[in-house]
Amino acid sequence: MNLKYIYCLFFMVVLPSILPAEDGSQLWLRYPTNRNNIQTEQKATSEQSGVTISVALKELNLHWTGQRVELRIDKKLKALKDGYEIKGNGQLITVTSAQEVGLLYGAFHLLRLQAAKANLSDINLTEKPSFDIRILNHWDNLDGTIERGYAGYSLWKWDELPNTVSPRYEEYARANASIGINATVLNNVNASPDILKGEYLNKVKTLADIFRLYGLKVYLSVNFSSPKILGGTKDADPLNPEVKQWWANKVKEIYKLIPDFGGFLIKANSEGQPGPQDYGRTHADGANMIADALKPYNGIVMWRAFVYSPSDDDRAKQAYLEFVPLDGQFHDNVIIQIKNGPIDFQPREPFNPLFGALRKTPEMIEFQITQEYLGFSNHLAYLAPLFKETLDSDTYSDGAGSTIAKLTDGTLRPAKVTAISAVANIGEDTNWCGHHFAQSNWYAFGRLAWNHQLSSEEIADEWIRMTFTDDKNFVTPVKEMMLTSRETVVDYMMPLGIHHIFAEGHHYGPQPWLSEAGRKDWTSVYYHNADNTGIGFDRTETGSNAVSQYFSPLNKIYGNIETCPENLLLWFHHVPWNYQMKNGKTLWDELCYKYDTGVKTVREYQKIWDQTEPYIDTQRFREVQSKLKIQARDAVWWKDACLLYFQTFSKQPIPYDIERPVHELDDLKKIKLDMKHHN
Ligand code: BDP
Repeated sequence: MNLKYIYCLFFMVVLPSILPAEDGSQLWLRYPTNRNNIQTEQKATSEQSGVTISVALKELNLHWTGQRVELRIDKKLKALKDGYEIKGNGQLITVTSAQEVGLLYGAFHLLRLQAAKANLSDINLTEKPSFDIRILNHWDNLDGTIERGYAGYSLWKWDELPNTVSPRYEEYARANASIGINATVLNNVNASPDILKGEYLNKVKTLADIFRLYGLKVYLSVNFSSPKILGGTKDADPLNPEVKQWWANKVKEIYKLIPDFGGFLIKANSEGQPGPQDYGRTHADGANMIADALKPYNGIVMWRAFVYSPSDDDRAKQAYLEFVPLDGQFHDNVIIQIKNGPIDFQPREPFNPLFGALRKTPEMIEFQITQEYLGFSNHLAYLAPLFKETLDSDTYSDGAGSTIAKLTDGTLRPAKVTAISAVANIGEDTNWCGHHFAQSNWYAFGRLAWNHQLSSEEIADEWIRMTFTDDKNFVTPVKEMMLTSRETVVDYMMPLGIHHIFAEGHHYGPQPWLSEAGRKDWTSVYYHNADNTGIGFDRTETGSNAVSQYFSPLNKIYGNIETCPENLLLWFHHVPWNYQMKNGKTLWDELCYKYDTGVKTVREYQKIWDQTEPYIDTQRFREVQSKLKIQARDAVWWKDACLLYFQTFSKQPIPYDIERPVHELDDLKKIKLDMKHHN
């Protein structure tokens, strides 16, 4: 054997097999591993025992390199819920919690600090989660596809369950536990009734049994017509005793299999889904009937407020109009789950005016981690700033300082349970989320659900160091890129409050010219209203008056073109092309510069990324590099499509210091047709 051959063997075969693959499969959990096969000294111990304590001990014994750790259950810390205390005296660190899972969270906290190279000599901290239920919503279908999923097929292999158990189920639970996520809805809100068949419930049980080790509770989305479809009841009328009985029996069957089952998520009378209104009943009648079935087992109903009936009223107003009159009618194990904005997970929306408007009904937020409207898993968009923007929004419902965070975390409206949710971006792709940076959004949601006071920057910092490297030559520029990335998407897609001008159906590229669809409020022209006089949706008193749904002084602030924040200007106002913006530019020019800034910033991201090559592994470097190329091309596509189209109304030149369009508008219109064809 010659030397060359041996080298080759070492670098191509031996080395890759001893080094963990850098394919993103490890997420942010790239801890060092204690390789001593014979552990002379246990790194972590506990006098108590339990399955989740064992998991916590295993994590520490495998990955913790610091001083000895003792895990303790102490019921006196009950007020911390599943939070914990960590104290150190130089020799010993104790993690104490009233709940087993709190010890697991504490263990992951230590590992996070280890990754950040924190000084732990006299560590002393107390953590209490911001929300009780921190839940992912999977929009996974039983046939393995995922609605709005961009990371491959579903992780849940329904055909193989319950006999074959993928190792990824446990990895998934572990990843969630590492960031404090303690609940998951397994299936799409557009729910197949089949999920409630005995056959599927057995499969769900298998997942629940694995997830339980990591403190992750299972919930299901259910179809309101289930009793009729599965049980043969005459209808699904919530006041029909036969229907009530069917739900009671079904719930009993579920709890027999899964004693700690969480409850149901329900999309009813929304986008064609069945619901109580089919029988002349209200959302409260529907939610209460199902909540009553869950009540004996402490289960809850998360009832979605994402409704817009086929009326002529501004779509942005409809959830409020539907739900405010029902305030006070919901039973106490119902929470109303409200999307962050009043339309639909746009790159930027004002907050949903329903927050704070329900005074006697618990409310929870629904974010979307999967990037349905932010470039799928092709665009780098770090969403913590979007999540924070909503959580920190002041609704003024109970005077100044009534932020959405405080309205939903129990501070302003004491609630039996508090919750926060987000639509997951997880699929069976090796790197889980399709884009390495999309992992940061799963991470950020978990961290904010645990502690909504964390800043976007702190979270990005943690995530980068754990996921890539703590070399500051990497961390500093990459963090800057992440922190600006959501705003950059807004700039090249829909700046200044423009919204929902996406291509029909798939929502990937631009289609501002879309003027015909199944409903008026599925077209783009409905939202941007561009004409020869200007652009934007008049939601002031002279228009749809959606501003009236906001508490004072926001209704005035948003309603007045002079005081409306410019990043929401075209959301609330129809504005003349030559309107003078705060920086002195006309609206048309400002729009052009915004799109251009978006494109230029993505170009900058490419430069930043290319310079990171020496600091990380080749595989992830190249994969992100190639995604950024797509993003750069798409940004130009968005800019050209929107500016060339809006220019047909503004009839003004694109300022001459801006890069010229490289597409013909007519060609861009054809791209959309091709994509639609493939969709
Ligand atoms: C929209 C999605 C659609 C979902 C719906 C929902 O386009 O696929 O079913 O929201 O949240 O954003 O119910």
